[in-house]
Amino acid sequence: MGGAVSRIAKRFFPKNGVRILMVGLDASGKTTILYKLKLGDIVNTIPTIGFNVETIEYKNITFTIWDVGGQDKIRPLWRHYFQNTQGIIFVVDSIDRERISEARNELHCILSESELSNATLLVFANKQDLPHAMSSSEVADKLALHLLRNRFWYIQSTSATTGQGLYEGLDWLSDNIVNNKA
Ligand code: G3D
Ligand code: MG
Repeated sequence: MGGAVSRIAKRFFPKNGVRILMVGLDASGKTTILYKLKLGDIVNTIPTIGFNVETIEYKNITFTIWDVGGQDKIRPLWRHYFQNTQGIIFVVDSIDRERISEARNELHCILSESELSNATLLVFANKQDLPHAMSSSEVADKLALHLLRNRFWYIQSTSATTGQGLYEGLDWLSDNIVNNKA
């Protein structure tokens, strides 16, 4: 198991670790994705009240995962996790039309962080197995991805429950991460 993820790990092996931040609104599918990738045990920590962070260390990759949305007070705490982040995976629930504009705002807010200015962006348009899911191009449009400047980005249709698309997305990420420490 681990195809694309192993490949990312090998590329940065041995000394240069890579940090990947996975964020999205709650219930978009982040935890399900982590389990589907079978990378190992998920460590769940709550560094401060209400801020729930999951991490996985896989070979030399650190995945850090949390929910964004409606958390303005704790936002300054996020920065602690931004240093050396080379890849951002933003997960979207493609059936949640009600909250897609909230997702867009959160995404653009994260991308405005100076520590993340060089990070490559992969968007997972998740829950594609469900009827009436927005297509990846509709999600891209609603997230205003085409307005991004100076950013490598890609959107991948996924289903965390079936695993569809997860490795394709990670493949793209491994090919497009800019290794700042190289
Ligand atoms: P989060 O970690 O981003 O908050 P979760 O999201 O991984 O906890 O997923 C939230 C719910 O969505 C879960 O359902 C999970 O099974 C479901 N889910 C995640 N990804 C997919 C997907 O691709 N397709 C479908 N059909 N469901 C998905 P429950 O019922 O456990 O709350
Ligand atoms: Mg979760």
